[in-house]
Amino acid sequence: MAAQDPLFPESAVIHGVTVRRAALTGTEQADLLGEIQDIARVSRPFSLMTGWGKPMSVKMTAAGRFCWFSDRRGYRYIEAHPETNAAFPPIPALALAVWSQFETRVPPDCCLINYYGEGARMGLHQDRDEADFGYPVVSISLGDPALFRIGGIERKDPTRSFWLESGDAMVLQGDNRLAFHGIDRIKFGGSGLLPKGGRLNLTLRRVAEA
Ligand code: MD6
Ligand code: FE
Repeated sequence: MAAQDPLFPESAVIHGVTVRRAALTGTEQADLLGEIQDIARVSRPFSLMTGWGKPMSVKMTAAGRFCWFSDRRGYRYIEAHPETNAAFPPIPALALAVWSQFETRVPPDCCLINYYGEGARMGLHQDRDEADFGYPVVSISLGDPALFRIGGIERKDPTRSFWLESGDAMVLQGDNRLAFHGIDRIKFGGSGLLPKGGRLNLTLRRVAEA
């Protein structure tokens, strides 16, 4: 999909964040969506509580060894589904291929799957529960466009926003690995990829020490 934002051609770096537009073709997006739907059938997306005790609007599940988890005890990675106690399914090959465009030293051991329905958003946060911040976090967007916000490594640092579209990949690495970021809102129904609308975001990361 063509980028509407003049700041972003096919591939660009802003605030040090690399965005690769259309990292997945339309066919690849549909194939990956099918794989995610299969994963979600066995590993049902669940709602988590924030640190403030409020439910998150985004539903989450995972592929790979680990899934991020949050409850009143705090944030951590878990290795079994909180409801079924089953291990998470393997990470889809198409997602692994996107990861290896950015990182070849190690494979990811976690692919978080976030589902955004109408009105869902994600508050400003850092991804800092992984063992080694020398490895990137690679994100893949599928479905409705999302307004992504990125700041600096302090919560109070100034932020900027730009739209992530279906098929775009984005990577937080180096100086930006610990940058605060979040999703302000999605354009619900703005993409035809998910039959009922909404957005999926996959984030690939290395949780355990390599
Ligand atoms: C999202 N993304 O796009 C939320 N985290 O729905 C993230 O939280 C994120 O895009 C780490 C690295 C890249 C990301
Ligand atoms: Fe994040």
